[in-house]
Amino acid sequence: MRSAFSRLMLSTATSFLLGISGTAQVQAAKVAIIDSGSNLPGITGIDFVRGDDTPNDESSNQHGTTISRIISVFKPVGDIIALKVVDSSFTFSPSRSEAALAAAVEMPDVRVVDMSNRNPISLGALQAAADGGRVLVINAGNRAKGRPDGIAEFAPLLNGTAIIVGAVDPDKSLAPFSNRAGDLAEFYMVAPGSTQFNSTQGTSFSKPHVSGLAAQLLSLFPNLSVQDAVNIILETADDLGEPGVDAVYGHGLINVQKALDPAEGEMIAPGGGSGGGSSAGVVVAGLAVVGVAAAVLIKRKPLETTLVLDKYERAYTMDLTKLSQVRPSHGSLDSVLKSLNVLEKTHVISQSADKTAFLRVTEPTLENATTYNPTSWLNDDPAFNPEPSMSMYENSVDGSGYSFHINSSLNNELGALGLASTPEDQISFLSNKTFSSPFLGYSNHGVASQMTHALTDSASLRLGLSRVDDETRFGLRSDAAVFELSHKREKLSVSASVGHLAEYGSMFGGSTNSPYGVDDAKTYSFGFSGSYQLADNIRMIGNYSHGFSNVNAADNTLLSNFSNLQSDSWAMGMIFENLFQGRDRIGFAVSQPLKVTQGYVDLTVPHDISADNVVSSTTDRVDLSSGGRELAVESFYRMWVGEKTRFTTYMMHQRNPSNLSDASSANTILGIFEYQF
Ligand SMILES: [Ca+2]
Ligand SMILES: [Ca+2]
Repeated sequence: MRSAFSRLMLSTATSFLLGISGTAQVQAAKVAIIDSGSNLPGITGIDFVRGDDTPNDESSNQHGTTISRIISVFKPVGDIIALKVVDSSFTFSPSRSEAALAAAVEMPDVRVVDMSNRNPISLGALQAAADGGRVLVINAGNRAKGRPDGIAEFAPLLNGTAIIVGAVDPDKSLAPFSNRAGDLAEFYMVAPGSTQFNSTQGTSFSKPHVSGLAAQLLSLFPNLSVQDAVNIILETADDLGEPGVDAVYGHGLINVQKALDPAEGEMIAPGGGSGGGSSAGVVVAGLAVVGVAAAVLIKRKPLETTLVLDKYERAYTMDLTKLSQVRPSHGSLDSVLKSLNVLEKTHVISQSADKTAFLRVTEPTLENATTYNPTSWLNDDPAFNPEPSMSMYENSVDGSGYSFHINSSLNNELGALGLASTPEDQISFLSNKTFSSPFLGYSNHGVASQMTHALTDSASLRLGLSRVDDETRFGLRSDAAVFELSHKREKLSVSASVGHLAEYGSMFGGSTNSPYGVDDAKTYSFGFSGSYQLADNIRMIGNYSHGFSNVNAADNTLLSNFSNLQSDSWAMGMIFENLFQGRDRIGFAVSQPLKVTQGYVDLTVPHDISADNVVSSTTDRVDLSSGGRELAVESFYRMWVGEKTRFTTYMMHQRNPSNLSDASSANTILGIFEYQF
């Protein structure tokens, strides 16, 4: 149901442009180092050799000190715990190492354990730590072997919580001393094996890069499981050596930035009020577009810090207002220029005393076709169609007739404005929607037909049907039907209409898109239009349309509980003809495009996620009729300069465009020369 446009995925690069940041809900995930203690100033820990709490009193401390320094690049010293298990001759003992690991599992803030593969720890003790929710980072070993050794060999049995880390040289080749990935490649990655902190090399100094990153991830995103963190770090590693996971480098080289960035793919925001995981998520994959009726929605403050989850369910905040745009109600300068850039041909099919049938075909010129830029359509009038269109008419002198239209709107056909259906006689207001009902569908991409039956000399009944299918471009689909009764006297033409518009997956022409998606919107409408000949060359015209809509919010969106909506639009104008010269025409109009006059919807914005994945959100009952009221004042003047050249000038002033009270006024001035070949 989403348009191709909205399927744009957020790449890592664009996500930062869109103002995505990690949630501020940082918790301290601590790292325990089971090694030789540490001299790092301020570090705390436990000394299992001497049985005290000073882990800085052995000559072997330098090893653990370097490890803790590397971790301190990622985490403050206060989040590093040194568990000293080797004596001054760097001798391990099973009881000390297992006691240290058990102590790390006892400390609730410790979520990462950094340990040498030489720690003589039993599989059972490691499994207990894994079950206790700890990331276990173990170095590969420094014996230049084909696979990791020591307790690293237990990695496959630790329920996805273990990472084995080998060493690379500064040129990213595997360090000669480092054990390779071998058959444990699924659990293996590499990091620099030398450090600026001392001249020693070893896989011992590779693993704290990974430990520090794991702790940073779990601090920034406390809702991640340790398995999530392990997966993210392994999956975001840069591939080295043979393509893919291989027996030398495993997953490849640690990439800190990539591991912390929102993952590519669809961003998902928890929807609904109760939260709990992303199963009820909103896909926030691309730009969301709302029709003017919902413009007020995207002005809501809470949307500026909308919680989104990436594919790993990591929480970020996103400024959803920047991902949302309003489709304008009136035509833009751009769309007018494009609409002029078409070739239009009229062929008379048959003509007799009482009947005329003709075909009108328009096609974009080549230039139009090649310069049409799908990314700029947001500033366009969506009713303008850059694709070819065709209309066929048969009209009788008694006023009966019918027409069929492909990619051409009924807007120009309905409404008793006393206009003939020829381009020559169409009113030349800047927006072709000024004097038409908004309830015939919000795109002309589709098919339409109308039949007119002359009841008497002065009255006729007209049925119009329209099917919009614009799903591949703007996500719009709708069916509309309208009955119109017209009465024409000498000076007065009036018509009254009733209509029904069913929109599927959109509301008032806002394209279907995730955060504000709707299942369907059904609108019953009535309308009046009329024209009155004040003098031979002066005509007043006006119309009014009123809609009653029933909207069903889609699942997994930020919207719910629509009330019944009412909306309206109106326009009044005057047309002067032959004023200064023969065949000139001048017009003035004041109009109010579609505006919701009554209606509410609940907007639920998720803003927070707890460590156990409970989402909190705020719900706001939004008055869709609030905001501003767009008023457009238009004028045009059209004159012939010689036999074949026509000059038209347009001016339009829009106050509160798209019914947004804080939108600045828009002014459009345009002059056009047309030459008939
Ligand atoms: Ca001590
Ligand atoms: Ca590889």
